[in-house]
Amino acid sequence: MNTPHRTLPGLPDWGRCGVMGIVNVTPDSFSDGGLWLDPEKAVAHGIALAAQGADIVDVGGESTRPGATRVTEDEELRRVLPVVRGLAQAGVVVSVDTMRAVVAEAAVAAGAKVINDVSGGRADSGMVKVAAETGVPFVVMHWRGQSTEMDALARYDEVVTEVVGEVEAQLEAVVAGGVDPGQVIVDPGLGFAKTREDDWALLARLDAWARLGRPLLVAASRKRFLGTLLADARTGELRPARARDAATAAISALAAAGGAWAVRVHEVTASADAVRVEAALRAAR
Ligand code: PMM
Repeated sequence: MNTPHRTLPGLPDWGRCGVMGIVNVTPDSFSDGGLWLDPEKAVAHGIALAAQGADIVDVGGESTRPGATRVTEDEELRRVLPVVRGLAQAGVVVSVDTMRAVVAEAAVAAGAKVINDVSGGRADSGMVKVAAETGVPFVVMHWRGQSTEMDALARYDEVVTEVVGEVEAQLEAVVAGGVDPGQVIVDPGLGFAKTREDDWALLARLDAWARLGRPLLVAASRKRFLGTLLADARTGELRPARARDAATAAISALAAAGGAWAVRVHEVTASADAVRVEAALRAAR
């Protein structure tokens, strides 16, 4: 089992795997697109997720689902900032899910405590500087390219070794750019330039991340590989995204047992329970 570093600047140690709830302020995210475009609704949803047990609420204004095209910086700022501000004012720990330095910087100024960049600083050359200057925890996810091209980039000989190795190289790059290694969270990037088999292989080997010595974030929630696993036995139709939450909670328990620092989920209640079950089992050993 991993023995992850659990202390990150500005965040408490929850003494168990944490839960990051998701608020996508987008019209086109794969499972909740369009639901939280209105800032008031988005803030209310984030507050509800915190009440259900989310330790952090992750606010994003740009869909990264396979094939998604990018939104403009202005539009992303317009979507994200009022929600970050509203949640921070309500006392919720907020992370901002963005690949843009300007958005990350403005979100931190508005109260965000974590920068969650699915490109790990690769999509925007200004991001590493913002992470270094703000000093907030910074998610470095495994990423090979933008959503329009990522499915074609899912080519590996040894997926676990290559993904961990590529994140390690990016970790070194962001540290060279001034980021404190103690603020970095790593993430395998399930579904990003990954086949379903790659996603399972990565989940099966969470122990492979221990050598990086950094907290591990696992974001499996409602992803395509679960839709395939749970496909209708008769018709072969994929299980719809919003009917993948029980499987997501099962992964939350298993990821917690595998040493994950936190899980990122759309539906919080079941995963909040799952990580508490895992912590109770660990404490009873
Ligand atoms: N996946 C999505 C968005 N943001 N952030 C991190 N750190 N890791 C992920 O795997 C990740 C992410 C895509 O899922 P969504 O559209 O449902 O938010």
